[in-house]
Amino acid sequence: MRCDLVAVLALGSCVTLAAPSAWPYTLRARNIVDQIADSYDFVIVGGGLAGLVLGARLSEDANHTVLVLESGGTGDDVRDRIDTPGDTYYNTLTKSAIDWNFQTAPQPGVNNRQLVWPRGKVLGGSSAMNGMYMNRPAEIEIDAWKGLLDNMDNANNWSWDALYAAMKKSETFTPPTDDIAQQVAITFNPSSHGTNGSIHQSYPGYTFPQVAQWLQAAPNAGIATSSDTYGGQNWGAYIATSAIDPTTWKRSYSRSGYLDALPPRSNYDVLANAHVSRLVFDPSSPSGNLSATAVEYTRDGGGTFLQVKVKKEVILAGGTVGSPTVLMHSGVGPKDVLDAAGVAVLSELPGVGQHLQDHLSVPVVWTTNADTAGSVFAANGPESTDPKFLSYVNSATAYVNASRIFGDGVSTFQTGILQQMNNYLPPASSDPTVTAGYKAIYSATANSILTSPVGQIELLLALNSAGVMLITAALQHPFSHGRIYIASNNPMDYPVIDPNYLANPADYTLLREGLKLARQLGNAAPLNSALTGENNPGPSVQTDQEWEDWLRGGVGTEFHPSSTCAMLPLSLGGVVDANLRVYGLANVRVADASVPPISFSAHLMSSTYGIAERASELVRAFYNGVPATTTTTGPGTSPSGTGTGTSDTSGGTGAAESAWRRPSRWTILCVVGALLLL
Ligand SMILES: Cc1cc2nc3c(=O)[nH]c(=O)nc-3n(C[C@H](O)[C@H](O)[C@H](O)COP(=O)(O)OP(=O)(O)OC[C@H]3O[C@@H](n4cnc5c(N)ncnc54)[C@H](O)[C@@H]3O)c2cc1C
Ligand SMILES: *[C@@H]1O[C@H](CO)[C@@H](O)[C@H](O)[C@H]1NC(C)=O
Ligand SMILES: *[C@@H]1O[C@H](CO)[C@@H](O)[C@H](O)[C@H]1NC(C)=O
Ligand SMILES: *[C@@H]1O[C@H](CO)[C@@H](O)[C@H](O)[C@H]1NC(C)=O
Ligand SMILES: *[C@@H]1O[C@H](CO)[C@@H](O)[C@H](O)[C@H]1NC(C)=O
Ligand SMILES: CC(=O)N[C@H]1CO[C@H](CO)[C@@H](O)[C@@H]1O
Repeated sequence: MRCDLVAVLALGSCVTLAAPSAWPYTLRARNIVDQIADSYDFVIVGGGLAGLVLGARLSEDANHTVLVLESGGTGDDVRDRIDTPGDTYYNTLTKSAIDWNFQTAPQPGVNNRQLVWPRGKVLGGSSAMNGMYMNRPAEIEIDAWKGLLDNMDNANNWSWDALYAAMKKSETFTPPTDDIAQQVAITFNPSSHGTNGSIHQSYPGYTFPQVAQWLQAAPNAGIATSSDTYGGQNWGAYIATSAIDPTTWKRSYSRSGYLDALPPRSNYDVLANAHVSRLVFDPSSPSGNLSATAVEYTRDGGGTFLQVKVKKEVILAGGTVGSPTVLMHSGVGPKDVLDAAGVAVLSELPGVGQHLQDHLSVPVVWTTNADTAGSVFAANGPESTDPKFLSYVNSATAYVNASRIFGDGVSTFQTGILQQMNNYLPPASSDPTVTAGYKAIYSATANSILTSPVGQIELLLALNSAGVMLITAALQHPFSHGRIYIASNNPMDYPVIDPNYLANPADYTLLREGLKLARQLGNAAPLNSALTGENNPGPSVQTDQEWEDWLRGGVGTEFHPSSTCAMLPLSLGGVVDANLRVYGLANVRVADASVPPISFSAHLMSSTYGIAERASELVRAFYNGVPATTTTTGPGTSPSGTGTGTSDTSGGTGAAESAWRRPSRWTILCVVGALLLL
């Protein structure tokens, strides 16, 4: 009987699937495929945060075919851990199979340690495994970026207004629940947030008294609170939004928002487990304007290399590590690097992989008797399986400016930084354009950001470990810049990551003073009420020298590397122009966290969603000859893709939607199954 029921249901679904107008859609749920066509208009390299935004947006034009190639898997096998916000602490996916598990070259500035550098290797990229903080850069920082573009064509496309609109476009904001609002005086300005975007920004459904105390203690440590940090004035102490869907308490990330939420599109394929090894150029295209005709990739770790043809463009979205690495393996990059690695130079571009900037951080740790998320979870009571409790992620934040840090000493500090610029040129920046770019970024940071209200140090409250409370201090605008480069011609080898951490003593000074401030904030009332002592670095660390010695051994990445395919003029070692086009290539763009030429005083998700939305508008406008429509992809709520407000074909002809597709394995199974049953 039960068997019959299953058979009837199975047959029923086969019939549904076989209905001419419906079945291709059902079979193509989420657009994740096993087999791809020979060619596509757009091939997107990397299905991470930015790549899945580009895939969703470009495939809104039904007359364009779009392919995403992602090196990592789908993540379906660990979806529960991706989805559960608290698992970012209790069951972390860093060091798992979905982490690239990079590490840096030995860093002289931090006792020659090789620091771990996690990056997501999965659909969704790092947005599948990150800390979910959602906040924005400052208008002053975007202006500084634009200032470096030196009147390049279309530099205006990267104004604050344009990027702000694009960040909002990616977002659906939901205020805190009444329950949370009662416990923590979270303030916000709804008009600085988006309402129709694919990514949810909200607040966890569970909180702790220390989060409320953060906002009360900050003024007692001389840090003003702010009620609106999302509209361009991103400084002060506040409770940040998190990338969480408040209807399910799950992580909202680029896969849930921009892929799962989509209806099936016959013009859009996403292929996981497809590592891109290089771009293939038309040998007859003119040097100085090489045309990519195919993308080479491997699905078996480098055993076999396959190619997919490109009809219009390649868009690199491999992130700060992946995008410059693919360019260099393709023969596009600094000549000295490619020569040493044994890769033929097809298009010399000195800036590829250069201008690397990252946030460096380290926490001050106190013991506490108060409950923390870590202690509640460790107690293994009913909360430890409650979705609301498991939605708690850290989000109490403060961005502190240089005048709070140095008082009257700011201008002396600034003068010193500008005077010592030539002493700290990044390693191997022998190319004069790269050096000029370094100086331009450095000067812009020192002249227009350092003395502004923008935060130089970020302070974060962490409650995710049992028995302790942490306040992390993180350097936001490093004056030490590094680089990423390849060391072999094997595209499966990892590149060398050399962030050049703390080479410039200005960075030590900033971080050291930030740590003193972290200690001061932790000791401020009422946050200090439940603390039972500082255990790291502990009271024995007091003098500047003691702080420096300690932080050298303790600092780690805050996971925000950027700028390795910097948008800058060619004369400043730029990699892409203001249309995101790689110099010297006819049809290759980059759109991810590697593009902004300066480090932001913010976590990088929101700006990267904005860059990818903006990139999609530019590309669609270019090929359609008209500005992009306001079509939005509704927020996704479940893997089955029941997103609201989804609009698939608007503006398109819809013709490709009904195009016949190769029968998939499912179709064959259904047909065989149906025959057996009949
Ligand atoms: C542990 C961690 C915590 C973080 N916490 C936060 C946070 O709380 N808030 C925040 O805003 N930001 C955070 N970040 C940073 C944020 O996640 C990244 O800045 C953001 O995801 C960058 O987006 P992206 O598209 O440039 O790169 P990614 O999201 O990393 O995507 C790049 C994708 O390209 C793929 N790829 C790379 N090379 C190839 C290749 N050769 N072929 C095919 N595919 C390739 C990768 O596998 C990956 O899927 C964190 C990052 C990490 C790692
Ligand atoms: C958001 O969506 C609603 C309803 O779908 C629509 O009325 C509104 O104009 C949209 N707003 C924006 C900014 O796109
Ligand atoms: C720096 O921050 C302090 C404290 O929040 C504030 O009082 C001061 O006005 C800020 N300075 C600048 C230049 O914005
Ligand atoms: C480069 O090539 C593309 C097409 O191959 C062409 O459209 C473009 O005009 C060329 N650019 C230059 C500067 O020659
Ligand atoms: C493709 O579709 C867009 C609308 O989505 C339209 O503006 C454009 O003209 C079309 N392009 C071609 C070549 O048909
Ligand atoms: C898509 C988009 O906004 N493109 C703009 C880029 O900048 C040029 C020049 O300012 C505008 O004409 C485009 O509309």
